[in-house]
Amino acid sequence: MSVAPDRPRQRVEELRREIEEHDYRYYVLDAPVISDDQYDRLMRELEQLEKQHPELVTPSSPTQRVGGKPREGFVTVRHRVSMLSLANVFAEGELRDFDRRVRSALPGEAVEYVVELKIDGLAVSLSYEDGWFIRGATRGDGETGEDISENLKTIRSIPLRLRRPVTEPIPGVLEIRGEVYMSKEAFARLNEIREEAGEPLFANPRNAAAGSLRQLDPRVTAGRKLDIYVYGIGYSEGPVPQSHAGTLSLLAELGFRVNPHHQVFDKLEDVLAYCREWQDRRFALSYAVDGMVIKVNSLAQQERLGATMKSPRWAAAYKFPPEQAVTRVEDIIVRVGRTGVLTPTAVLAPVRLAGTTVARATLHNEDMIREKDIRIGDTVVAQKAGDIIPEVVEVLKEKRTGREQAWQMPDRCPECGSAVVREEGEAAVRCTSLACPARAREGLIHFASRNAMDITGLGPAVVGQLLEAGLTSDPADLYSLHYEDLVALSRLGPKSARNLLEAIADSKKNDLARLLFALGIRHVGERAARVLAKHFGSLEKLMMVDTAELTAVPEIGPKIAASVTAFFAGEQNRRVIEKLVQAGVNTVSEKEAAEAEKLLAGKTFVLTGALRGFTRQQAQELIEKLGGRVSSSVSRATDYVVVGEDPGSKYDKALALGIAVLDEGGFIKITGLDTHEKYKNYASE
Ligand code: 0OX
Repeated sequence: MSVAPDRPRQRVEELRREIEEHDYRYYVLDAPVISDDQYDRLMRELEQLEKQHPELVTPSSPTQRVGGKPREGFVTVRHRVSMLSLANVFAEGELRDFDRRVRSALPGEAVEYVVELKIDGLAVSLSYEDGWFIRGATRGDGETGEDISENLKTIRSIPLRLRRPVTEPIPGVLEIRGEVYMSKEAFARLNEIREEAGEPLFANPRNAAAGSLRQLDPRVTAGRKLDIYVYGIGYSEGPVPQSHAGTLSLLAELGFRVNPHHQVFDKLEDVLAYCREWQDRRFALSYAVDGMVIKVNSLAQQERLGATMKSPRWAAAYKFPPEQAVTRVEDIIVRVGRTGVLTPTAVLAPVRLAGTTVARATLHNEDMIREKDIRIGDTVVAQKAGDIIPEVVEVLKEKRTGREQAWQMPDRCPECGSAVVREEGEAAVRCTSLACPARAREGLIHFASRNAMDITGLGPAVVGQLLEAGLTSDPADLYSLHYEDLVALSRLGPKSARNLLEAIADSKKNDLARLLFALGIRHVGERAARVLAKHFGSLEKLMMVDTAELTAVPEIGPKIAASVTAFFAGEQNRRVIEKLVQAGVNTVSEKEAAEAEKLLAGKTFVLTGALRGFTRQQAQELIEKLGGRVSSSVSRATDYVVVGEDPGSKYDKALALGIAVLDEGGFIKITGLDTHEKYKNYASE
């Protein structure tokens, strides 16, 4: 049975506009106005409608941000205007030379410069037609790049439809230029996960961003927390502003994320002062900045200055000196992480680096130490990878005295003395003991951390004391702690002890997704934990499924599946879970259940004709259980008319008013019953 054509189309458009507006407020302005739950509800309604009306799905719908299947390779695309690179200058003197060249090419004219941050990421081009995102590409060789549209669509701050500025119409074809980057925090987290998994690390956030954009599977990119700052118009069929500062304002009006730190100057001295100011200020930013970009503000002047083969004459990149320092390796120690990975760490003579004093540098793994031939006592160059994680760049071998000592990975765990193993194909060496105290400590710290069970007040110091006092050996022990136990610890006063107990008790109510992440199952990050919680609904169910059932879940690959089943097969793990259940820790995905109930929240239904699978009473109860309402007459306020056999005049009225009509199959779909096993055959009849 067909559905009145205009209502769903209208609602789909309305929902898309609303979702786009909330994406803009959340991802671009960083100022959301609705809760995540309210947002999810809009998204689910849109998904549902698109499922019922596949002809309404468009590539620019907010539901299509992560949809694509893995590809074989990337297609090459030609940029309408070549993407030039910036000429680098490394010292103030060279910037003065740049200014002199500009002014002598524009004799007698006043010159203004826009100075902006140089984001350390990857240049991309975004193409729009009539305001719709149609393609995105890497810079490539400047003339042609690779089509990475599907990956770029996963970045929520990239508008799939442009906002219309009040003043000007959106020109037919528009090519926008910007820099895709990964925040320092996301980079550090990604490398942490890779290190634990024994996978190769990214050297800096730029490489991490590049690696993420080059993924053939957009779902991997979607998990990588990329973002973008947009800084220019490469090509436009319509009028463009007369200044670069005007372009930045227009880009912001069109809905793009534009970096707020830019300023217009007319004197070179002020340009230099602004660059100097950011040389140190940049360390306080959440993303890596490797210099400043100085651009002539007037587009007419830019045009007259033109470009060389490689770069425009109207712009320069003032690169900050790399933050490196020479220091000495005083010792090499080994840290044991949550999953038992042994990480060698250099103890350095303290040195100032990128805004902080550094006394430790990660050496990653034994291969890295061998490759760089790092020895205890060596004089080394240290730097922060992406301004954040200190690492040893190279050994100054000419400074060796002969007293340096070579280092070897211990063959026993430094924390518990158990044997260590290095699995084939992995760079990581692991402690083999599940009972290793370091693993217990790191595991507890992780269990309590903000994105896991979020137990405020339970940081590394208190965890250390709890373990030392023999009060906890696994996370479940936290739930049997008493006030007397806690006040006896030297770090806790009566008030902190009470607060901590309250925080522990509160954490019992957490959703299953948090618990799953907190358990520290290898390869199960926050995203996988949410997917598993949503799909299986309870820990009990998840513990019963096999790897085949797990890999059938979207986004769950064989590595995660194998790790999950191995985790739940472990006797010790099962014991801890049993204790958690006994303590009253929530093991179901309440939030999902509650949300599912509200599937039809606010929707008004009218029933007409006889349904085959439900009595009138049953259908009404089902609608009400899902948050909807049943009315006896059709009006403009009706959302759906459900039509069975021999419908009455209500059906005609629905058609006349253009209200969505559902047959029995459509009704089963909208109530979500089609995903229930016992209705599956019925629904596909
Ligand atoms: C950046 C950045 C890069 C101007 C001519 C070629 C590049 N990494 O933040 N490039 C440009 O500008 C164009 N601006 C930037 N801010």
